Parts: sequence; C-alpha cells; structure tokens
Amino acid sequence: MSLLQRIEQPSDIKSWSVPQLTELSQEIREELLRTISQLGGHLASSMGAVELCLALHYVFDAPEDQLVWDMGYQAFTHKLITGRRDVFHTLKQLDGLSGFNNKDESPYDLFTTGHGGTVLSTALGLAMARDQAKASRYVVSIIGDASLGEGMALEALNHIGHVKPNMMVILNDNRMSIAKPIGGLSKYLNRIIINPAYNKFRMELGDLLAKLPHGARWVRLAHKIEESIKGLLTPGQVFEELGFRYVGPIDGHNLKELITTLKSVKRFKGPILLHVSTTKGKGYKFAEQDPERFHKIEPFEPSTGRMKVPHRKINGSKGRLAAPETFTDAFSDELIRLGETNRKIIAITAAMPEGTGVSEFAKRFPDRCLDVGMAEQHGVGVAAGLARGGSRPVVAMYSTFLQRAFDQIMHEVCLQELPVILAIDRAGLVGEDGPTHHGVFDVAYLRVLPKINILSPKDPAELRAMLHWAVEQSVPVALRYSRGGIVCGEPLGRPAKIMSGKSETLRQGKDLTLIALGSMVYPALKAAEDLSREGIDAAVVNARFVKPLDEQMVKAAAQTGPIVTLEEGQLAGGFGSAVSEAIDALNLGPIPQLRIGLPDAFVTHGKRSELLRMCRLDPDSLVQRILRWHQSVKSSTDEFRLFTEPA
Ligand SMILES: Cc1ncc(C[n+]2csc(CCOP(=O)(O)OP(=O)(O)O)c2C)c(N)n1
Repeated sequence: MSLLQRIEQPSDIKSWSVPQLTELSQEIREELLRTISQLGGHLASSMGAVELCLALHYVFDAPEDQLVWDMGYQAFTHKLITGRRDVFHTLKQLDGLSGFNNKDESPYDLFTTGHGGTVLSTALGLAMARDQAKASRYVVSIIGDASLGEGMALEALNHIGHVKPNMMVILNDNRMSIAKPIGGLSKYLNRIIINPAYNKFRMELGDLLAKLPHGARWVRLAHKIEESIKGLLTPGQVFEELGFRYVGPIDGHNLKELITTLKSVKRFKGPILLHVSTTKGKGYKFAEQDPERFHKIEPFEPSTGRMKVPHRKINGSKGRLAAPETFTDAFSDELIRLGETNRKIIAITAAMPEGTGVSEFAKRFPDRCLDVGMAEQHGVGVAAGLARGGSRPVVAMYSTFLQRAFDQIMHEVCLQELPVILAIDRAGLVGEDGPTHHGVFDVAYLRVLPKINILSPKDPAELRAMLHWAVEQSVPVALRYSRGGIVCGEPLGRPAKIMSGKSETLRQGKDLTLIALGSMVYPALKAAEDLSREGIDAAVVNARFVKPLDEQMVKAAAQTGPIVTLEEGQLAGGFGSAVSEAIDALNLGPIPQLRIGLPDAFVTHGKRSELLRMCRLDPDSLVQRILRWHQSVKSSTDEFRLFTEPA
C-alpha cells in the first residue's frame, strides 16, 4: 500500500519521519500529474506547494486549527490528505470534486473560493472570532505572491497590522502569477529571496539564545537590539512596518526546514508573515520550464508535456488548425487590427493576458498594453484616467473578476461618462471552474448603471463588428461574450451593421417571438426550427443590445403575441427583466412573457454543455419548455399564468 493510500486524515502523517514525508511528496506529485494530465486543470501551482501543504498539516491540527487557502487550486495536496483522495479523479467533473476550496466538500475547507486575494481578510475575521470566543486555535492563511497585490489583500495587511491578532500569513512565493508577475511588490519580494542571509542568521540566533539558561530573557534582549537596528537589516521591513513579524525566506521544498520553522514561529505572538520560496511546477520538468502554460492546462501527454488536442493559434498561424473561432480569438485578432490604425487604443489586463486574448496585442504594441496585476479595481480606475486623458482604453477581464470593480465602473467610468470599453470575457457559464467563476451576474449589475451601453454578440464575427462600433462611441461600452464559440449550428457569416440600440431579426414568425441575448441566439434559432415542426411559427430576434434596449423591437414582438426571452445569465435583474420593464414602461401589457435564464442559485461545476443541459438551456430543453408554456398560455384564462412556466 502506498503512503498516500494510508492517509485517512491529516493527523495520520504526524508520526511520520521526514524521509517518509519526502516519499509521500513524490507520490502526491505522481497523483497530481496522473489526474490532471487526464482531466486538464490547474497543475503547476499545486506541484509547487506539496511540501508546504504537508508541513502545515504536520505542524498544525486541522480542522481545529484553521488553515485557509486563497482560492484553493494550489492546495490539491490538502484535498488529497483530507479525505478526498479516492474521489480525486472526479476533479472538476459534474458531481465530482471542485477545483477550488469548497465549504460543502469538506470540514477542512472553511470557504468556497476562487477569487484571489480574499484570504487575509477572512482569516483576520476568523482570528478575531476566535479571540472573542476565547478559544486558542491557530489561524493560518496561505496566499500567493501575485494575489498579495490584490487590493483586498493589501487592505487586509493594513488592518491586520492594526488589530495585531495571533495569526500567521504564509506567503507562498513562486515568483509567478499565471504569467510573470508585475509591480513593485513583486520586485521587493524578489530582492528578499535573493538576499536571505540575514533572516537565516536571525532565526538561528533566536533558536540558539532560547536554548541558553534564562533563554527567554536573551531572546527579548536580542529582539530589543534588533528593533533598534531594524531599518538597517531587516529584509521584510515593509511587513514589519505594517505590524507583522516577518520570517523568511525559507525553502518551501525542504520539509525539515519548513517543519522546524513552522514549529518555531508557531510560538510567536501577534501577526507573523512567513515567506516561503517555492518553485511553480516543482518536480515536473515541463511545468518548471513553462509554468505559465501549466498553470491551467488542457489534458496533456505526461511524457512529452504536449496537449492532447493542440490549441488553435490566432495570429501568424491562421488556418493551421481548423478549430472553430472562439470569442476570445475574435477579440484578440480584431483588437490588433483596430490597434494598427488607432494608436489611441490601450489594452488593459489584470494578470490574465493569455486568457483574455490581449497577449498578442501586447507583443505587437508593448507600449500600449498594461498588465496591472491582479487588481481589477485599479485596472478600471487606470482606464478612466486614460480615457479622460484622450486614450481609448479597452479593459479585458473575465466577467466574474470584473465584479470586483463594480464601484469603479460606476464611479470612475459611468458617472464621468468616459469612453472606456469593457471587454467582458467568460460571460455566462464557464464550466469546470464552477460557481466562483461563472460570469452570470454582469447583465444584472451593469444594467442598473446609467450611461453605459451593454452589448452581447451572437457569434465571434459579430463581436468583431461590435468592437469596431464600440471604439467609435464616446460613452462607456460593455461587450460581454461567452467562453468558447457558438454552442450549436453553423455561423451565419458576416453580421449586419451594428446600429446603436438596434436588434436584428433573424427569423420572422407569427405565433410568438424568441428574443435571445448573445450565446442564446443560435440555440433560439435551433429551437425555432424544431418548434415549426410542432406547428409553432416563432420569430427569432438577436437582441444585440441589453442597453439601450430596442424598444421598437419589443413593441413589434408584443404585437405578434407571446414573448420568450433567452439569456445565459441570472434571471433576477437580467435581460428578460429589461424586456419586462420595457413592456411595462411602454404600456404594452399584459403580454405573456416567459423568461428563460439561470435560476436564483449558484450553478455547480461541470462541462459547460452539461451545465447548460442541467439548467435546461440546451436547444432540446428549450423546445420542450416553450411548447409546454405556449400550450398553457393558449388554454389559460388566469392572467398570472401567462408569465410562469408550468411545473
Ligand atoms: C480576483 C481574481 N483575479 C484574477 C484571478 C485569476 N487568477 C487565478 S490564479 C492567478 C495568479 C495567482 O498567482 P499567485 O497568487 O502568485 O499564485 P500561484 O498560482 O503562483 O501559486 C490569477 C491571476 C482570480 N482567480 N481572482
């Protein structure tokens, strides 16, 4: 039986020797590689944090002691030794383990998380609650070097230094974000790693003094001397000035050093920042060589590191691989095209140049692409300044992370009426990353803001046209588009011209109108075809604009009869609500309206196609739902029933 097989709970490793733990690390790395090469997912960060996870569980007593990980995709070792080993092969699959921390999955996970930089605040809360309850458990939070630059993390550092509770912040510093990290903080951490001698001396001296007779007194004296010369010597001085006791950097792959240090700093009072140096991708040469590619990867061949299904490249290698164009591809390509003639265009990414498709733009126009780090709020703020100064900023972010910048969109952009373009990728269900990452709230949270235009393209070609349109506007514009490409049917080809606040009618029909937004347009067309076989003649409208909404179109649809709105987003406050409000404001009602979208619940993880089916947004389910509702509308005399789907 392997060592890993022998672990039912983390306390099982407490009696093991360092060589045994080293052997266990090897087994864990093999398991990570085996599973993630098959399923795809986050690899490099967890490979780099194996020893750190083991040492933490070895020294602390979870779940009584609270170990809280930022996000959690780097803590797969923690999953493996906290009772989830036998289901690890279900990682990120429907009904399987989540790819992040998940409070419903294990008592060892205190929060469900996927957004970076949140852990220091929640850990501070845990420490304060513990003190209020006069309990004595340890609170240990683990955060990456890039996530430490998130606004929320910096706010927490500031506050922790003020409150000064007993808590430990482990800085897992692998000198990588997804891509290369940016900023002064990252440079500062790098300098510390390069010059670790002083801290090592300091730890060793502390241990030595403690062993002398009256050791505690010597340690106190040394601490006083140290305080007086701190500015001259301490590499982690910034943290010390903020109120932390800084320890490190230590080697995050040396189990002996990790365990000894954790045991020793565990005794310290007040907030501790332990700086641990790790290597992203450790133990798998391809990931060590290219940690960005292996941060999150599609299924790959472990012996070669090559992806099983190669990615389509956009620029420079067009046509080589015939995968259908994704929205991100189209955005990336068109942004470059626009950038060639419009030198005012500046692309902004918050630590996600590859994912959002701006990396090609950055290569082409390095001085016109800003990576602001994991700092969405700041990114939108910078965009506002750029726009006020005469540039044309295009902020490319995932819908879910843009949520962090809601107030900046309201206050810095919309209130100022600035021509900032928000290129919102991964709007809709994202699939395997699950509820922390689904981009299903943006229509609802953006729609309430005055001055903004919100558009959603039906396909990548339309996104190109919308981007051209957006660049010509002098007001804020949000373009929201989903992961991947169209979900069914064949692309309709070159889109008709984009006109402000105008939809496009794709199919005429006399019985009812399907008004679809973005990713739901092709499924609506497919549903209309199937409905016609059932004797229902449905019109299909591609809404294009959520705001300003095409009121003429809503009027025309209301004259036809019942209306079905379709969106891949939260129903509450969403696109269907906008249409209902228009029907009301234009005094067109009562018009039977079925709103199809996502329910008032967090949708789990799984393949996007599986989730769409589960939420009954796939073409077959749409047909069944519309048919049943239409029949109930026709036979009903109860006005209320005109708006509800039969159970
Ligand atoms: C608020 C937010 N913005 C962006 C992301 C996307 N993202 C996930 S991991 C990551 C890099 C994190 O780097 P670091 O904290 O250093 O951890 P590492 O993976 O290197 O261990 C980014 C940008 C996110 N999860 N949350």
